[in-house]
Amino acid sequence: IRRQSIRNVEEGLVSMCEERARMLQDRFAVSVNHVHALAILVSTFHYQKEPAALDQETFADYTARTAFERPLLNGVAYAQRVVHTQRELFEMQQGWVIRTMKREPSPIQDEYAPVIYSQETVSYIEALDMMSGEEDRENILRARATGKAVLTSPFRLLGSNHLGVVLTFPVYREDLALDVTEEERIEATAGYLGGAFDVESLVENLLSQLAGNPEIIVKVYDVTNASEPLIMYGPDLPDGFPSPSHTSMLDFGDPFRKHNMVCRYSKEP
Ligand code: WA2
Repeated sequence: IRRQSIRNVEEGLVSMCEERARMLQDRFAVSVNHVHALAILVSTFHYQKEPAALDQETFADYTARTAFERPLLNGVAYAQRVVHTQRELFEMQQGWVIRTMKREPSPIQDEYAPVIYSQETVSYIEALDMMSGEEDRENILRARATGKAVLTSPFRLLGSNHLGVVLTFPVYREDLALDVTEEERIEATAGYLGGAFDVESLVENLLSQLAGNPEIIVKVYDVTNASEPLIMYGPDLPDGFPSPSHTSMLDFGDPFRKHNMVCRYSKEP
């Protein structure tokens, strides 16, 4: 009887963890798909129309009205690729200067990725060169070289200082053939559409809706480097007592990154 009840407790942990992992992964995938559609919106209305049929006001309005489609993102934005020789003309047309993430006028760089359209919830990144932040820069370079959606490792986001990850889709000036080279992709890059998953507050919100009885502690890790897991969500504290844990796999859609969820009971069962 005792062995049976221990088994039940363990099965309970497995099913609660799997349920949470599936829910998080699904919400994540829904948000990524909608950002993909926004990248196509920018391509269609900014680049395939002459003159461009998109402006900040339209982008802000559309992204506010469709925010429910992206439940785990704090906001989305579009950063345009600007090479140095175009900087002066670009700044004159915009009426502002490109700034670094520290809000200083940008020093000279080969190229920049200033935000020209933003959802109001992240308006603080407007005019900022997203290549001036290490994590965002790596994302931009990998997105445009692969043509795919990419994720950063977890870091502290601008604005909230919450732990999260940034998602980036590349936008190209024209449709690319399937067999184009990496150099051709980079050359055809128009900009980057992306947003931040505020994992610390939005995942908390999601998991608290599922608060179970008995309570469990949920942690999410970036385990891309298996020997050095990076905490993405949850208390990064040593566990109070040795208790069995269950690890559920997570797939956030970027094959370059690996994630998992680790669950354990918060109290001795
Ligand atoms: N968006 C919101 N908060 C952030 C952030 C970000 N990046 N980076 C740090 N805090 C416009 O990849 C292009 C969004 C970056 C996209």
